[in-house]
This record gives sequence, C-alpha cells and structure tokens, in this order.
Amino acid sequence: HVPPRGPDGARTGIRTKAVRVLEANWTGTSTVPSRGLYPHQWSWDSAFIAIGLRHLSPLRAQTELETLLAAQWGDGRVPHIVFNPSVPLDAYFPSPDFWRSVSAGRAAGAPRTVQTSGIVQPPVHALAAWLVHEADPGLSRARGFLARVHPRLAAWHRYLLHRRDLGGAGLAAVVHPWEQGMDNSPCWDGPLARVTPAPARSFRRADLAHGAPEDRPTDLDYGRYVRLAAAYRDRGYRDAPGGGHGAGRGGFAVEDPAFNALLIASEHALARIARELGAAGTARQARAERLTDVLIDRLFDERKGMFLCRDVRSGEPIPERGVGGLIPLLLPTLPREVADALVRTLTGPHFGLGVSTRLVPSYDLLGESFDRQRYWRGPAWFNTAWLVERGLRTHGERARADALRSAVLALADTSGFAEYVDPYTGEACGATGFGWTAALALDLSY
Ligand code: 9YW
Repeated sequence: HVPPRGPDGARTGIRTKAVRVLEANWTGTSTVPSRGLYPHQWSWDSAFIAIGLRHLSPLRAQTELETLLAAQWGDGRVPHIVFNPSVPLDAYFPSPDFWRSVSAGRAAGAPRTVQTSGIVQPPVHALAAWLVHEADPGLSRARGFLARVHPRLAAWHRYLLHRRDLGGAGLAAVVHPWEQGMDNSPCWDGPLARVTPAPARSFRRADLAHGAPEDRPTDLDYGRYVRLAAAYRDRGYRDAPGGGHGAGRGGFAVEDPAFNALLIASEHALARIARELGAAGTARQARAERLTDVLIDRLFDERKGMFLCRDVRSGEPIPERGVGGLIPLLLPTLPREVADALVRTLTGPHFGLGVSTRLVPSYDLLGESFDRQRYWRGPAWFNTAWLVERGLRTHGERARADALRSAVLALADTSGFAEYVDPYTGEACGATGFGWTAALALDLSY
C-alpha cells in the first residue's frame, strides 16, 4: 500500500499521523525519540527529527538543534544524550548519575547547568542545519540561525577530526558502540569480545520495561557497554591517541564508514553554511573531498563491494557487512565505480533491497549473526533508509530512490512509526510512535 500522491503533493494521511507523533514527542524545547523507551534528547535523533520538523515548523526545527548545541562541551563534543531534569532517574539507564558529566567531564568542558552523557553520536547536525535553513531562509536569516550555530558546528567537527583521529589517517574513531548509533551491530562483536563485561548485578536496565527482550541487546552486550562507558568516564572523558580508553587492555576504537560519511556530508553542508554567511567555504569543501578519498583508501573493500569498519586496536578491517558500509553512497564526490558497487551490493543477496527485502536491513542477510528481530542485527531502520534514499538520488538512481521512498512511507504508516521493522515483512519491532521514523517519513512525503 502506497499513500496517494495528489497533484499538489498530498500524502495527507501519513502526514497527519506523522505530525501527531512529532507533537506527542515534543517537550517544548526538543523532541524525545520515544516517550517510554528514550525520554530525553538524543543527538542524532534530534538532527533527523529537525529534518522532518522543518516542514511542520521551521522555528521548532531550529530550536531542536539549538537546544542540543547549547549542551555542547568546551572541547567541542556534542553529547549523545541531553537529560531532561524532570524525568525520573530510573526511567532510562544509564542515567545522569552514571555519566556524572558535570564532575567527571569538568576538564573536557562539560556544561554546568545541564546534565549530559559523555560520549557522542554521528554528526548529522550540520547537514540538518543546512536543510532546516533551506526550508525557510527568511526566518533563518531573521533569527541569525546559521550565524549562531556555525561556530558550534565548526567546533564539533574540529573535535572529531582532531581529538578523535585515533588511527592517525584523518578519520574519526568511535570509542563506544553507542557512539556509532547501531548499538549491537555484529560489526562490534570482534572488538567488544576483548572487553570484560561489568557484572549484570552492578546495573539495572530500564529498556526491558518497554521492549521485548528478543528485540533488544543482551545482558552480556550491556555489561560491555557499561564497562566501556565507565572506563571513559573514569578517565575524565579524555581522548587518548591510539584508542587507549581504559577498560583494561580491552578498550574500543573503531573507524566506521557511516559515522565518517556523515561527518563528510556535514562538512559539505558546513561549506554551504559558510558561503551563505559570506565566507568562501572552499577549504572546507576541499577537505570534504580529501576525506572522501581517505575513506575509500582506508575502508572500501572492493571484493565485498562495500565499506567495512576498521578496528583501530588491531589495525585490521572488520569483515562483517553492516548497513553502515552502504551509507557513504551519500557522498557526492564518490567515484562512479564505487557508487555502482554500493548499489549492486544494496540490491544483491546480502541486503536484497527490492528483491527479498522491503527496507534496507541493518546487517547482512547471509551473515552468521543475522537476526531479523534483534535491533541492529538485521531489522530495517528508517534513518538508514532515508540516508540510502538520499544516496541513490545523489548518484542518479532515481527509480530505486523512488521505490525506497514509497517503501519508507508505506512501512512507517503500517508499522505505527515503529523504531525498526522486520526487513522482509515490515512488521513492527521495538517502540512505536518513534521520533525519527515520523520525521523522516514526513520529509520523504514532500
Ligand atoms: C540508547 C535513541 C537511540 C538511538 C540509537 C539507538 C538507541 C540506545 O536509541 O540507542 O540507549 O542510547 O541504537 O541509534 O539514537 O533513539
């Protein structure tokens, strides 16, 4: 079922429903990903949500990003969660008393008036800021929106490109699976196996009160997430070259293709923002192109026809095929043969888009760890579908982009704006009424 498309672009049914979700999740200054499961502000969720909100209220879309950026740390990092002080501590784990940003993050310049986590998420923000500006340039100029966010976005990118260049090649490394945003992807199984899990009795998961255990990461996964985050906190959230982030000899440092592709796409957006503000933007543009080449040299696997993660600790590529390895399709200066290889992989047996799957699975259909229900180990997510759709359009794959867009709209609607869905059937998994699902469906309805 594809929502009707009227002569004046009326996909009214799904728009009305998407707007209802965005209204229900709005707190007054930002939007929660999910009322039950994720009752605070999340970094990359807010970027995606702003991209949808711009159609509903450009002012609210600007506010969404401004609220997040107001919680930026002195060293430039944008935290992955900004906590809402009126939500009870036990509603989400790990809560502010675990992260202790104000005290443990003092040396890194954590804000004093708001509590945050100390890790980051993918840098979709400059891209979002540019798209939000474009939705209503008059309002944006009148409010000085870009002039105010530009220095913060530039500091954010500086943090990632310098403090997080743990591998020394110019790419940013993530130091926790939560940073990359695909928490329990099989891509992390190898590097995570080195981390001694925190004992299960030392923490209390809040997520299981809202989600079925078979849809969620395991206790063993959580034990490792907790160990890594606590070790990072205990070293004052300092970034050491080589990825020496504690947790014994374990540690975790990975160069991820999606994280870096989003950084590069956001560098392109920052160049446009700089031009709009009267600067040349040429250095930033050149850097985005250079980083695209580095990404290909370092992470593209010709034989697999996609990008792979690289374990900074071992110096080896991680052989798992995750959807993050297709996200670089977003990049405008990708050589034709690389873009073609990605499209072949997307539609081939490992991801099956338009052949066996309805929406891009998060992980290799033929992989040993594939699980169609469990979070980032197989289910299809709407943010990655939105990114792939944009990538297909960027590289002239119009028919495939149109088909993916129709699938996003249909499945967002029938799943009740699910957090993620079974990639074969489109059946809802995880939470419903999910923020970025509603926002990105709204965006694709225009
Ligand atoms: C967590 C909020 C976040 C997303 C992540 C997703 C999940 C779990 O939920 O993270 O507790 O942070 O994996 O991408 O931003 O929607």
